Amino acid sequence: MTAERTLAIIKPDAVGRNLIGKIIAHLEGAGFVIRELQMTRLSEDEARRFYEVHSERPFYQSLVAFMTSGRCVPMVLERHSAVSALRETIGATDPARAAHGTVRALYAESVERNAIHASDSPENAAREIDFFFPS
Ligand code: 3AN
Repeated sequence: MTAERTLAIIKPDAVGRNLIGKIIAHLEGAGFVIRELQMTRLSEDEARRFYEVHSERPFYQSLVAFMTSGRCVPMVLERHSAVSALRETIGATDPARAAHGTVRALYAESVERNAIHASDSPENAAREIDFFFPS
């Protein structure tokens, strides 16, 4: 089966609670291979650009403030059907609705402080991978 790539970001809430190792172990256990990884602190401009699709949403300002509040860990993950498989592995945006055993059910604090980002389509995965790891 052809491998596909997607982007994940361990968000500042999870980095701040020392959950990087647990989350990476969870992802590797779900069959993902880490192809790229870095630790970075997003500038306000970077966070605004990354979440541009949400710029009209009421939570945009707060999301940008949260994503710039500390370091995060973007990484490129590879697996068959990586985009859909990662969305399933992390669970719903709201941890209260996330399926049992998903990363967000285990580690997220709230709909905003929800531990991890994952690309939601192959097109966005390509854009988001290029954002952090330009070829
Ligand atoms: P997902 O991260 O599951 O793809 P999106 O793309 O709808 O969810 O939202 C992007 C990010 O915006 C979420 N990860 C979360 O941090 C934040 N967010 C989404 N919806 C809300 C909301 N209703 N209130 C606060 N923050 C939100």
